[in-house]
Amino acid sequence: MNLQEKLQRLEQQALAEIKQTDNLEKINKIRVHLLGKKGPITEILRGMRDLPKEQRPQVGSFANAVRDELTAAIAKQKEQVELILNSKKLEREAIDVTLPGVPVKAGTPHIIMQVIDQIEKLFLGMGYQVVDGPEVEEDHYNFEMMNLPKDHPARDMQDTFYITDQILMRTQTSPVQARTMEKHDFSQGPLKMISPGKVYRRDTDDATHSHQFHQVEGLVIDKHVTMADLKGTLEKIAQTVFGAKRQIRLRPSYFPFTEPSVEVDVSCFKCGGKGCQVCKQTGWIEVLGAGMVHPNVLKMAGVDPQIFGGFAFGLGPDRFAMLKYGVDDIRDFYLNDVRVLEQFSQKE
Ligand code: FA5
Repeated sequence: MNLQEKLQRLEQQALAEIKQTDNLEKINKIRVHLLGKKGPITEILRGMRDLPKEQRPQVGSFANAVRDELTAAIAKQKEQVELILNSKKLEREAIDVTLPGVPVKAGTPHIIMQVIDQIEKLFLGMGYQVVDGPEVEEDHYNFEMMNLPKDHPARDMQDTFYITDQILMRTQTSPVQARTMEKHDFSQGPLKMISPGKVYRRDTDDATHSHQFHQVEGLVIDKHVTMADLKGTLEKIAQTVFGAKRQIRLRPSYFPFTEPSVEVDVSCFKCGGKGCQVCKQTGWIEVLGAGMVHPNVLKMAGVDPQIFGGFAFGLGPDRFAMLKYGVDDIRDFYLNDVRVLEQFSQKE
């Protein structure tokens, strides 16, 4: 077989092979093999050395034509395979725009945040400022500035997580009162603030106690603030959170930072005051502590008790939420079981 015949046979075999190949990787392999330096065309052309001189140009140009034809055939096949693969891919990835969408689950505020938001909204509407305070607090602000010197027996009312002798996890939001009073410029007007946030106590967790819970502090300091102002404000809170028909009653109590101090009950929202299981047949439910700010607290914050006075209150939104929604275990708020939380996702 002479060189031209060898080239012709190679051409036919290669063309048939190229046409059958439907895989880009294989096509590339064929190209590298056929047209490469170590490929069969190069090999055949090496035999040209043995040909008489006058035949060489003819065989040479035939070889070039074969190479060109194979190159073109490979390119064409590659293009066709790419087209087929592309259209298959498009078919696979087709989007049916008429299909219904997959609903996206949006988060909602936690039930306790809902209660806090409701209280914040009420007080912002009455011209109060909302103030933040540190959760890691100084003993000085948490206790001493609240009229609870070291070794005061009332410190036992709030069992404390101490970090050092002087630093603790705040047991109440009351220290924010002292911090804000200290900074307030009374020549510019009265101080009206609330301060919601987390507090910590070494209480043993049970159905109504958590070692970490929330409080909302309230404080008003001005020239002629009376207990009637306090009562009106507390009534507003009770009616906003528990319903427009709620009434409140004040019972004498003790807090070192208020004098007089009161415990506040709200008329039972379940039975309307007749007596039921929720209010333990009394018609009333205890919801918060409050009182008129103690002169010592004012003095320590640099406010003259001869001129200024006011009221303060501290409520527990966790307990509010339990009462409002009939949740009988405070731990349900903190275990973050979605099935529990979802029940309150739509409520205000
Ligand atoms: C105080 O902490 C006072 N600072 C409140 C106060 C402020 C009174 C200003 C007067 C003037 P008390 O320890 O009672 O008070 O706590 C207030 C509220 O926090 C309680 O009514 C209750 O709702 C909530 N609370 C107390 N301990 C826990 C607990 N372990 N788990 C959940 N809620 C609690």
